[in-house]
This record gives sequence, C-alpha cells and structure tokens, in this order.
Amino acid sequence: MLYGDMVGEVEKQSIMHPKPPGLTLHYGTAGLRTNAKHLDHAMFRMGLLATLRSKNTKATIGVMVTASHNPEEDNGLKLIDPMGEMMAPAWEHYATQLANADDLLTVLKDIIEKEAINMSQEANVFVGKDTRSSSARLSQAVLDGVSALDGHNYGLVTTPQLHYMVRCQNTKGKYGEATLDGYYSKLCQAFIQLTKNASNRTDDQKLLSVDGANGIGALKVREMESHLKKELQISLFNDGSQGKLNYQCGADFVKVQQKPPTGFKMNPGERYCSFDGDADRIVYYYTDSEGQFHLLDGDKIATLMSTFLKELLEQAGLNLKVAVVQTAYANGSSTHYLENTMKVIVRCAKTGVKHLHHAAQEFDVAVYFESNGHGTVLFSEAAEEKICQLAEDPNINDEKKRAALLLQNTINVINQTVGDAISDMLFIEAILAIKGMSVQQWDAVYADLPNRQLKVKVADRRAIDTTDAERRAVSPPGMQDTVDSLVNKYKQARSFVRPSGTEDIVRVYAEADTQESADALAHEVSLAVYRLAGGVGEEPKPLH
Ligand code: NG1
Ligand code: ZN
Repeated sequence: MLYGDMVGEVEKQSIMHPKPPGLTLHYGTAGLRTNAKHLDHAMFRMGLLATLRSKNTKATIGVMVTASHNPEEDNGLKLIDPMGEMMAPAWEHYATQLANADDLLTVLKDIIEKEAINMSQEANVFVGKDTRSSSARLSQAVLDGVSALDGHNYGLVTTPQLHYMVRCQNTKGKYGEATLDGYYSKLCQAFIQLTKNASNRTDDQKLLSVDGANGIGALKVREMESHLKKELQISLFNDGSQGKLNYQCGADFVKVQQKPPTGFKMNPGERYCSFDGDADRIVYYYTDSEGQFHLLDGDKIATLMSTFLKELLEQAGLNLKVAVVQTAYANGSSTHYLENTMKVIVRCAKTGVKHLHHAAQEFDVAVYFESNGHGTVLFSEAAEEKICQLAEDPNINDEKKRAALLLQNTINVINQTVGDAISDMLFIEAILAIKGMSVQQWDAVYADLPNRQLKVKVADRRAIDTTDAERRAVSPPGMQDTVDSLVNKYKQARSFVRPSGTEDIVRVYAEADTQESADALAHEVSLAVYRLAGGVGEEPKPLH
C-alpha cells in the first residue's frame, strides 16, 4: 500500500474507531490492558502498528486480543514479533504513542519515517482472541486496522498458540505447521514418544485434573484430547460452561490465594493444575492426607524441568550448560537448591517475561520461569543441532541413544516462543511419568521458605527506583538501608520492594524461616515504603 492510499484508508477507518477524550493508555509489561470499554480505538491503532511492524521486519506479526488473568470485564492486547517472541521494546514506545495520539496520522508518519518503512512491502498479520465477551468486537477493530493484504484471523486461540503460529510462518514451517492441528500433532506426538520411556505407568498415573480458568485453555485442551491417545486422561473443570473467567479460579487465583480454585472437590494425593485466562501460565497443586494444600509453582516447575534436562545431557555425554532464569520473586529455597545441590547456573532477571526470555537466550539450554507459573525452555540453535546429530549417530551406546532421543522429543514438546500452559503441562506430565515420580515426591525436592507479598499505595510509584534485577532500591534515600536492617532481625530472611509494571502500586516481597516472621517482615517493610515513598490512604496494618 502506498503512503497516500494509507492516509485515505486510515482516515476513513479511524472515524469508526474514535479515541475517547482524555484517556491515556500505556503499553506495559504485558501489552495494553484495561477495561474493555475503553479499548476500541487502541485495538484499531494496534492493527495499524502491527501492519507497519510486519512491513518493517518483512515477516508475519501476531496480535493477540486478551487480558490474561485479569477479570472478564477487562481486555487487552499483546503484539508478537517474527520468532514468536514479545514485541521489541523500541516498538512498545510506538504502541503507547499511537494509542494516545490525538493526531493519529502525524504519529504514524513519524514511525514510518524513523523506521524507514517501505510502504509497498507486503504485510502479514495473524490475529487471535480469547473467550472474553468483548474479544470478538475488539479483534474486529484490530482487523480493521490491519487493513492488511494477507492478514489471517485465527479466531479463538491461546496466547502461546498464536506465538507458535507466527514462528511457524516465519520459519517457513521449520518450527511446525501454522495451524491448530499442526500444533496439537507436534506437541502430542512428542509427548507420546516421551511417555514410551515410562515403565509400569498405571492408568491412575495418567489422570490429571485441569482447571481451565473458564477460559480459552479449557476449549483448547478439549480440542487436543483426541491427539493424546489416552496417554494423558484429563478431567477438565472450570471449562467455561458455567463460571466466570478467572473468577475464583485459574493460576493467578491459586498462586496468590494459596488455595484451590472453586468448582470441584480435591481428592488427597491426586494431581491438579490451573491455567490462567489465556493459557500462558500454569501451576500444580495437591492436598495431602491431612487435607493440607500444597502448591507447586513456577519455581518448582523450573527445578523439575532443569533437573531432568541436566541428567539427560549428562547421560548423552553432551557438554551443554543448563541455566535457570528466575526473578527476585523466586523462593529462596529454589535458588539455593538449584545452585548448591543441582549445580546449575542461576540468573535473576527483572520481572516480566520478556526480560526472562532475553536472559535465557544467552545459554545452550535455559529454563525460565516466573514464580507465578509463566515459563518455558529455550535451546540454542547449536544445542539443538548437537542433540539431533547425536540422536542420528549409529555409533553410540544404548544409554546415550535413549538420552538423545528423549532430548529430541523434549525439544518438540516445548513451545520455545513463550510460556505455554498446555506445552508445559505435557512436559511436566512426561517427566513425572519417565521418572515414576508422584506429585508428593516432586514437592519434597525442597521446602519453600514461607513468604508474603503485599501491595502499598503511593502517590507516585516511580518514587521507588531499583537496581540488581530489582533486588535493591536506589531511591528514595534510606529505603534500602531500612529494608536491610529489618531483614537482619529475622532468620533466613530476604525482602525487596519494586514498583509494579501493571498496577499503580508498590509491591513488597518478604520471606523468612516461619510464616509469622515473613508476615511481620512484609508488614514492617510496607510501613517503610509508606513512610519513605509517599504512601497514600491508611497506613498498612499488621497481618495478625
Ligand atoms: P507487575 O505488576 O509488574 O509485578 C505482574 C507479575 C509479573 C508478570 C506481569 C504481567 C508478579 C509479582 N508480577 O507484574 O510476574 O506476570 O504482571 O502479567 O507476579
Ligand atoms: Zn496470561
């Protein structure tokens, strides 16, 4: 499309998608996100931006309409770059500018000039949406903006499925086939191959209960079931037939509340997992014979996956280093166990998946997970090549062969573009089956330190500035010294404060040897934030 044609088309279409006066949006940690009522103009404009990004990269770009674990009333959007990763930070800035522009055409023109975009280059944009009631209307607004030559509307998909499609398309099928059927076949075939290595797997061990958060993940698990050939028997609850999206269910609810979702009764010892509203997060849990609830979060998942991979690489005789990337929220016990017992490299990245993904790209094999259950595994190109070569080498012994084939199927069961609840679930189930491990045994690998997360309302959350992957505060003055002296009062204690990237608050994290100590420390640090960083409203109260 030529520039002149574009102006006419944008002018015509933008009348249908007016910007409400006075509204300011921000493309933050997880894209745009707010009440669905305010998003029509932004969706249209992000369709325009995706088209420009596609011309700029000469590749297919993805636009996923979802607000993940937020309530049903909200919606949002995530833009996906050519290899299925989150959109580059420089373009996040354009997204914010475009969403808020009063003079849309001037901002568009600036972007086109700055990036020297060739407007006659073809564009290709893949659009997907979750199950929210507003998603159909908002994804249509995106499509209006795409006005694209070869746009493809995938309709209902999980966020990671759309990331996967974009990568398949841009690798010309090398990563897989850019269809839902292609996705299910690739992942399920790899899963079935992996579970062939499990000896004496009983029917009981094939059972898993999945909380679909009343969202898109539930629909897609159902669609996938026939591909699993009964090697995994899923009992699905919160499937969207009755309950409300993310309401008292889903991965975020379970992680934050540290309790089971509503919608079913838990049987002691059985395995359960919860997805979030767009199926890019997963957490596991079970209750013991005393009825005590046990959560296996992103840290426990990263430990299980990295241990499995490290053992296989050793058996295969491959000299590839395994790293785990976490954030400051990772439980101290997990970091300690990984560094000192497993002896894997551990890195701490800033909160937000794109930071973890980026840090993980520096290693041969890297498992990255946020404690809240968003994560995946990345293999470098060289690592993949070595694994494939070994798997095809006729001169190796049986142990090496088995390990190489397991690694090869692991690569195929994983969605390397982004955290993917469905893919993570299949990988976790395969590891447990191969190791003959129960959920209790997995949980017992290390004991989480008791911890507490709190929020503090302040006039301006930018008053807090951090360094060292958000583990230390550099402003306001005195903040870090105060945190340090409070931490010193408790055993095995750690605490940090950081401004949230998605809410207008400061987050406080504390862990210590007992729940009482973790709660007391979190409270004392909250008070310090309130006093030193301009707290508003009532002073934080003790938890007990
Ligand atoms: P913020 O609000 O910046 O803490 C939260 C989560 C992140 C990430 C983003 C995007 C915590 C402590 N923070 O970010 O991990 O998932 O939302 O959804 O869970
Ligand atoms: Zn999500």
